[in-house]
Amino acid sequence: MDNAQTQKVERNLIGLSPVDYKGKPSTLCPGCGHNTIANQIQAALFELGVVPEMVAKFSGIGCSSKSPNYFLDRSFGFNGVHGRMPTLATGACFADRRIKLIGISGDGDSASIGMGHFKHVIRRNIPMVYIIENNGVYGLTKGQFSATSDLGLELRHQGKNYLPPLDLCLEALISGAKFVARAFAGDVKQMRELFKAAFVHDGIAVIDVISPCVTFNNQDQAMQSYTWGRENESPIQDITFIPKAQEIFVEDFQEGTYREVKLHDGSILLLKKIDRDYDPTSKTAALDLLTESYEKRYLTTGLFYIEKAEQSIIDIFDLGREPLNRLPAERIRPDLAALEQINAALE
Ligand SMILES: Cc1ncc(C[n+]2csc(CCOP(=O)(O)OP(=O)(O)O)c2C)c(N)n1
Ligand code: SF4
Ligand SMILES: [Mg+2]
Repeated sequence: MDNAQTQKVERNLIGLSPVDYKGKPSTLCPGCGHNTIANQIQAALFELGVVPEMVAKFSGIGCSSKSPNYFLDRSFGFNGVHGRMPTLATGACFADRRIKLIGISGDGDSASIGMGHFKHVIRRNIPMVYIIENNGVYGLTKGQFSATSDLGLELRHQGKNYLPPLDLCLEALISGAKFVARAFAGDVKQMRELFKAAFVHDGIAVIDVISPCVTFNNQDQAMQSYTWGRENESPIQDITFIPKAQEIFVEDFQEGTYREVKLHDGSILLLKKIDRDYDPTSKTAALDLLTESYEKRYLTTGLFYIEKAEQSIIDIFDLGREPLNRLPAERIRPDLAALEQINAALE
């Protein structure tokens, strides 16, 4: 037996291996944070045992928006125009409610040209995971300042940024998102656990991932750089995702230092307190924390807010269990008598 035959391939709950979650080889710069994010999406979905063919990936334009190519080759995907990823995902949600939707965007794609769409997809609570790969620049077009660039940031070819940044977690919260988190591409374990929780959340889950652009915005003093992130990241919790099938067992479990959050499908998020008492089910606490970190310029990461939504768009529009894209023409076209009735009503 050769080496390859003796090596045991890791399998998940549905018998797939990590290779089944891979995408095409990345064409992004080596070291780009977006590559790490793509890898952790693969890892999270492998660990959850998600069927790749039941996932659809959407994106707009940017280096970040290229990254759906680099994970889940077996899933559906649509790369649309700049800032319009939410619209595509909304259409897909109505067409087939069984498919899990992942939207990948950039800070330019979401906070500049797509800001209106970002807000409205949240307001509509489209059930999807919305990941922003936030590097504080327009990477694809050679590093111009974006709406999340740090105030006072100086870049070699751009000069100084005189405008204050937007905080996409704050924007998501005030737009009504019921799952809001921030991760840092240099902290992969936390990111992966957040992805898993976002995936089972019922409704839109927004994760702003600080994802360094090693080519255009990686000076040590830049807030979205690896160095700054590593030195200044301040996670609020140590997060562990426990799938519903798995019994809860935590070593050294100490009453009071953990907070359990039950997710929609029965899974549990175990949040180990790090440096402050924090209640992720309080929107006021989330607004206070994010405002403080914005004003004091520190990088807070973790799950800021989670709440069970009363209704997703599927309930509001009372979408039947049968996906609309599976209905034959004779069931979606009104017959002649119905058409005549409609016309008569309009006379
Ligand atoms: C309508 C339109 N306007 C402008 C552009 C040019 N453009 C392409 S990508 C981009 C910004 C991408 O920045 P971001 O979303 O932050 O992605 P990154 O490359 O940083 O990952 C811009 C302005 C475009 N493609 N389409
Ligand atoms: S230019 Fe920046 S964002 Fe684009 S691939 Fe390179 S490192 Fe990543
Ligand atoms: Mg960017």
